[in-house]
Amino acid sequence: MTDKRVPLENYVEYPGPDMLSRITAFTADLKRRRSVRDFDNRPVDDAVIHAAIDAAGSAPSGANHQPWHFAVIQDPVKRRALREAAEAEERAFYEGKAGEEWLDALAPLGTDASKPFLEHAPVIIAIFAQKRGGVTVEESRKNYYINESVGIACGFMLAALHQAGLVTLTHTPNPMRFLNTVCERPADEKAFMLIVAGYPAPNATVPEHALIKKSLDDISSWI
Ligand code: IYR
Repeated sequence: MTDKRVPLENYVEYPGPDMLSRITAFTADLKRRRSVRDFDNRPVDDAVIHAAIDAAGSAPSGANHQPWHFAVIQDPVKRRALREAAEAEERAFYEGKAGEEWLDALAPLGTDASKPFLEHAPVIIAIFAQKRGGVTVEESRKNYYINESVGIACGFMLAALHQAGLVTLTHTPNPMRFLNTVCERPADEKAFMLIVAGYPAPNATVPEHALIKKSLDDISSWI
């Protein structure tokens, strides 16, 4: 590979006042995003899912290796298998594996081992992190900053789905090895996260606990 350079294209600079109003509006919109567990069964257009993957795939990554794979799980048989395997892991988790401190931290969320959305939410995307790859799919080189890269891609995906007017949930059953089988992914890929999306059920609620946000002072320092 050469280090050939090309001009920066498509950059847009906004006048000062627009800059602030744009970021304020974007932030206000992002702050409306909630993790939702009650989904309506209305379907979501595949084109919306494609666009969300497109957004995620545009994330920055270590050496631009794009060490991710997005498996859209639609087959009802696979969805049922996913739910059953995840709920089995979750039962072990909630029945003791998690430990008291973790269960205590989760108590205000009111979560439990039941994960009906894995079967019934209209969109389930399993995100896999690739240990090896490269800037094209033909390559098999070492990947770098895999968790950072895939984490950013998941953030882009959540923001894109929110922009489309869908609610989202990140779900990380632990361990997630069974996802390789369900999604037919090679052993050197590691299931990183499930992103669940769809319309909220008419009676959807969120835990009050989720609305507590640290202040800017709490989360930043200017030195
Ligand atoms: N994976 C479990 C437990 C869980 C863990 C955390 I950390 C959360 O923020 C929420 C849930 C579950 O999905 O129920």
